[in-house]
Amino acid sequence: MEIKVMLKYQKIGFYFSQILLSAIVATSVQAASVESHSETSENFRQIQQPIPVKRGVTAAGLGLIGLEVWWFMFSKPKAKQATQTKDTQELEILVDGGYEPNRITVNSGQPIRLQFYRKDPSHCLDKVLFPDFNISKDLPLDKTTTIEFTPEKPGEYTFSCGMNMVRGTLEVRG
Ligand SMILES: [Cu+2]
Repeated sequence: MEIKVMLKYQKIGFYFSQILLSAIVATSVQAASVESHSETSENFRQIQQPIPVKRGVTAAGLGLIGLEVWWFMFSKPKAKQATQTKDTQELEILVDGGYEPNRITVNSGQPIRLQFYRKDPSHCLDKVLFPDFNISKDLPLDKTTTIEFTPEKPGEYTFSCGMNMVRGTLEVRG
């Protein structure tokens, strides 16, 4: 599953590269045409794009470069496999604007211990629900709350805040 997630990110990265490439091509083609026009004849000046448009295209290109750099440097997939200890699978989850990691991988038939540390004061995140396991737990602020259960059936299960707005996925492997 982690490979699948990585592939997804790679795919998004690829799309970004495509957009970036077309932006660069558009910018350079425009720059080239502007140059040749001004060199050849004054008559061609009329069809030149106004300067704000050129600047806009350049800015958009630079913005996309920045976005791509950001994407590869700072945006890591938030999937994580629980750490296997002697008889449980443990994982710490930071609750801060969302769940991190927001995708947890565990093995079926083994007890899991999830440690939710809530750093976010927002009321929205003061509860966490695992509806498929009939679990609803309050998450006091600045504290670690432990949730333990044993997922028996492989599959993908959603966990969420009390309003089902902020979500994460528990992947149970067979
Ligand atoms: Cu909420």
